Amino acid sequence: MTTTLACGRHALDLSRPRVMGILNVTPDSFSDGGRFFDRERALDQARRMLADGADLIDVGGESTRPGAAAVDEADELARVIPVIDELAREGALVSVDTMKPAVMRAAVAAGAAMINDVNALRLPGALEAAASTDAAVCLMHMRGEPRTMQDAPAYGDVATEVRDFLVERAQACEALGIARDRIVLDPGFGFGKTLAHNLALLRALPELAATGYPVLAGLSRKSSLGAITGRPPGERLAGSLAAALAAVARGALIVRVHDVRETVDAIKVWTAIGRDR
Ligand code: 9MG
Repeated sequence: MTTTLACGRHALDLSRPRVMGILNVTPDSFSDGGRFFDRERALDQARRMLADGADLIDVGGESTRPGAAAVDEADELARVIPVIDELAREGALVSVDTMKPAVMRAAVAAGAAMINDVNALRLPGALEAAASTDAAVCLMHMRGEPRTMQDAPAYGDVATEVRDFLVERAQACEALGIARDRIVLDPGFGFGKTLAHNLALLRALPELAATGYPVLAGLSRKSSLGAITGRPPGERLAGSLAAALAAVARGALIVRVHDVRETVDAIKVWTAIGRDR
């Protein structure tokens, strides 16, 4: 199956796995210590990721790490809009990482071509905001909210519950006129999940891919990798590469990562090996 994701003025060919570079424009982002809060430094970091082979850049102004405090709309807009505007002007495919309808609308007006919502467009007005644009939408599963999501999450069958939730959200999007070729699903590794849940979701990724929607996986530097390796966020490159390849091998078509250059190389090698089969 060859899929093209319709993202505003861009069409993202998903006949091979794609890499989304993470750009946190926050003072408290969990794995880079907020180093890219400064606007010019954020833009330089984004340009470096694009030069390293990122296919799209995900710009976020509100940290979603466990326990993170909420950011008000005005602050989030002030952080992300100038960065999105400049990157879009330079021709980049830009995604906005937000839960807020007003930020979605402003980001797309500034040139964002994808809305990445860890809350799967559940805030009042979010579905309508996304539907009023021509951007792609990434619907992520999250149990609870970032502040409390790691407080004893529990599931019956995590893979089935996550898949059913995401398909239901995709259907809600389609009912409001968001075409199927604009929708991406994401199981939300680390968002209200234990290590065992994350591993079960990774193993079951082919079942999510079998829904026919493209799947995005975000495992880069996450605490599950720290739990397995005993390493802090800045030392999780090897674990992140292993996880990205495991996700791609199980059907993920987009991986969301901090370490673009290394991930692009790893996927190139993995793809070259697969071509002989
Ligand atoms: C913003 N953000 C943090 N982790 C993420 C993940 O795993 N997926 C998506 N779509 N967004 C994420």
